[in-house]
Amino acid sequence: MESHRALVIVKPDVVEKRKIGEVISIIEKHFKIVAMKMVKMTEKDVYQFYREHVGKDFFEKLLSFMTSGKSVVLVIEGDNAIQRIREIIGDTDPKLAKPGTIRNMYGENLPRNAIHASDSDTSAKREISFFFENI
Ligand code: 3AN
Repeated sequence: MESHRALVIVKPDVVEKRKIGEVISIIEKHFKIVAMKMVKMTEKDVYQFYREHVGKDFFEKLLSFMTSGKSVVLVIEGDNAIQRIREIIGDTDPKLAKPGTIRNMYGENLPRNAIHASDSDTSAKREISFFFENI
């Protein structure tokens, strides 16, 4: 297995509920954290970051949620990181996410689903460079 990196966003719902530490401690059990910062995403950021969803029926909700408060963005590293973090976060819809997954435990609904993680090496590269330089 190859070591990979992925971008993770701990979303504004988790920050609002003061559960950042709990969520990051789950992530840190499985991966090395190689970069991390707190950000308030602007509308422009959300349009760029979620560009494949612009125009979809849920985009307006996603836009207002992601700009509603601060997020914590981090870069994780580990063997097979993308496949493993997607398993740990669970289904996009918290109601479908398996027990024990982060979205099952901390997500509420769509779009308030607690966390984002890159879904491919290509998107990981794009997403990491969106938030971080020189890592
Ligand atoms: P994932 O984050 O699991 O890769 P995507 O890329 O399909 O899922 O969706 C991006 C984000 O858009 C989700 N994390 C969620 O917050 C929001 N979202 C996706 N589908 C819906 C929906 N049907 N209604 C509201 N928000 C949604």
